[in-house]
Amino acid sequence: MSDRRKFLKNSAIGLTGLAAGSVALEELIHSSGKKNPKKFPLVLSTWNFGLKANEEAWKILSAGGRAIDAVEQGVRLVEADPDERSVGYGGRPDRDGRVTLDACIMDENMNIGSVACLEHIKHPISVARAVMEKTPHVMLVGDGALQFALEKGFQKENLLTEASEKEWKEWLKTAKYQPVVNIENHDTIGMVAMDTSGNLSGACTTSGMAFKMHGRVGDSPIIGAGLYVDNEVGAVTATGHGEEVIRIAGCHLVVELMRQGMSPEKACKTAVERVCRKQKHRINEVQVGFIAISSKGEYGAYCIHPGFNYAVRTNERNSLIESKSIL
Ligand code: SD4
Repeated sequence: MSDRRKFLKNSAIGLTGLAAGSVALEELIHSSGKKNPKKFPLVLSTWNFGLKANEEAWKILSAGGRAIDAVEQGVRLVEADPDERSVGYGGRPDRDGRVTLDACIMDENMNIGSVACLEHIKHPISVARAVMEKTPHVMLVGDGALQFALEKGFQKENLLTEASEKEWKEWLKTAKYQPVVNIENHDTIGMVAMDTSGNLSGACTTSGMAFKMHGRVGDSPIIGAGLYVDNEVGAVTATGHGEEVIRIAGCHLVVELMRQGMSPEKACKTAVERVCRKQKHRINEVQVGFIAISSKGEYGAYCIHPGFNYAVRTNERNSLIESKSIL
């Protein structure tokens, strides 16, 4: 056979193989993430301020809007509230008296954006979204994040309220960094949602652990730790001691456990058990909680210590649920 004929024959085989491959790819795309339409839409948020955040997100979800818009608007409500003392405006400062914010966002197409140690901007979640949509990067930190936010028209503001400043000054008298489970560190808002198209998105925003070292970054802006979304599998977000969530790549782990067939609750529980096993010598000091939605519209949560709750908004109701705990 001439070289040319051999080439043509091989090319034909190659093309057939490619066509078969395309069919397989098509099937893969269309078989992934089978949804249960009865359960849409759905939104879950951490802690009791999740109730009002869910209602804000619901305005978008119930009108047929996208999950990514719903989670952004939902958590913005909490960021703007000075009485919520571990998120956005009014958040507790670091040990130097500076309010530094962490946030990230992820949509159904694996688009991600994140900011860490961002100062002076009330809505870090929207800066994270701008990083996602308007830059070739996925994460900006510190001064660079602030510079980007200002360039995009975000306003520079003082985020340290009188109440938070007073508390910080009180703390300076002993200056002991000793986070207490469910206290001082319990206000991160993480939100995951499914929209009427069955698409998933998530957002997470916080001022982090009160009186942390300046420059400390927790799990909340780290994709895979404080938040993870895979539209074929589920969406997960975390709260609690960020160092421990990062150590086990928490939310990514929960998504992978769901991919293997676990329910959202079982997957959250298994991840929390891993923290407990690795940190058994200091488990009294450590709180971690996960909330999760599967692509089928099931949901669940789990934490280490009792006291963590989360808000669930369905077509029927918006309710606060006490998470099951290991201890
Ligand atoms: C952090 N995970 O910065 C956050 C704090 C938190 O509930 O979630 N508190 O480590």
